[in-house]
Amino acid sequence: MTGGRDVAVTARVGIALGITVAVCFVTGLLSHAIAHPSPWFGWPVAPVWLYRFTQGLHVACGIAAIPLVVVKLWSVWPKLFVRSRSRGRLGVLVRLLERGSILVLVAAILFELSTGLLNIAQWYVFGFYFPPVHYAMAYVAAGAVLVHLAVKLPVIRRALGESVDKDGGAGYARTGPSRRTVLRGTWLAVAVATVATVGQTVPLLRRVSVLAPRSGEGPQGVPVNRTALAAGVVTTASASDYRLTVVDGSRARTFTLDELRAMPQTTQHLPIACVEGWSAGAQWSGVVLADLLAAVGADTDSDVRMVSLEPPGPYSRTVLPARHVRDARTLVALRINGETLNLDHGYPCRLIAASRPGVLQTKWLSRIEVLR
Ligand SMILES: Nc1nc2c(c(=O)[nH]1)N[C@H]1C(S)=C(S)[C@@H](COP(=O)(O)O)O[C@H]1N2
Ligand SMILES: [Mo]
Repeated sequence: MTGGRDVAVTARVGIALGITVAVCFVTGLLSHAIAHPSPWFGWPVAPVWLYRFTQGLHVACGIAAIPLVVVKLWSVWPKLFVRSRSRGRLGVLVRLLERGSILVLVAAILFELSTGLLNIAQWYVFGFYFPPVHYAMAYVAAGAVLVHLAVKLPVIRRALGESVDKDGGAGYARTGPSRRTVLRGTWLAVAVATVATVGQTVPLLRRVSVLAPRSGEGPQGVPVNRTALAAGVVTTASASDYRLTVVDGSRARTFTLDELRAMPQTTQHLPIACVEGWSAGAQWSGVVLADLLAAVGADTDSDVRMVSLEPPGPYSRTVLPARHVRDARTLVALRINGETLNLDHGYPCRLIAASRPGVLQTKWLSRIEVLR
């Protein structure tokens, strides 16, 4: 086989795919580690855009990997069905192992990319809770990539030595597009897929990112994932007898909205950075969490639990590590971009902290508990 459908192309596209998969794996592990705190992992509070960057990269690389997977599969497709020439039991066994590992590799990567894509499109057609399954399968995909790399190393080295401008060499009749054409088309497809979506986190590209699932629409210039209606908090969040309760052991104090507004107000520019890859910066104003804790006599040495008015569910309560509790940028926000928080952004008040996944920026706060 000569032309674009050969190892010289497969190896080059494979390297690009390997890089995107590696970036997805590492950034995905980070995201998982932040959501599941452990004593040996601490996520920094600065720079404030860190999670916006790592998770934006996670989703951007996942999207870039889609055309790469398609081209790589296309380039090896005929070979997958070539009848085995191996003789003897050992030969057959080795061949079975090789084919089996490719099957696992392709299945795991396609699974990760498709579930990730469906998740950012918020089209939950899969019948399982996304995070743990996507997380577990990442290890299968990463392991399969390593095995595949190890097995194919000699072929890859040889293929990379071949020029992409010489298709097969003298005496070969070229079939299909040239190597150069296929590669150029591939890089172009990656660029188009990236530019068409990355505006959901890169403000400069908002206008050209026509396929971005989220890019700045939503009340007060910030997208909303779960509305107050969907969370079932419309009545409780707009009730006139709303109170925020702050608890530290046996000490507790409740605050009315007016009391919160009467406390010193601080403004911070911080992003909401969703695990789905979209992010948006906003100007948040409200009470510094540490000040609120000080008002009940609590220090900032412990983790703090944020409890929402939302009925119990995966997003209704989160734990804020002490590092973030201490950070003077961590706010119980009452306002966004100069206006009272929209009900969908967490009115009467919500948590906003630096460099933190959106899913942990609890909206519609009802209770703050110091954990000891
Ligand atoms: N109580 C509660 N807080 C929540 C959520 C939720 O469903 N319930 N969604 C989270 C998610 S996934 C994100 S990305 C941010 C989005 O905040 P925004 O709607 O103000 O943009 O809120 C977070 N806070
Ligand atoms: Mo989110």
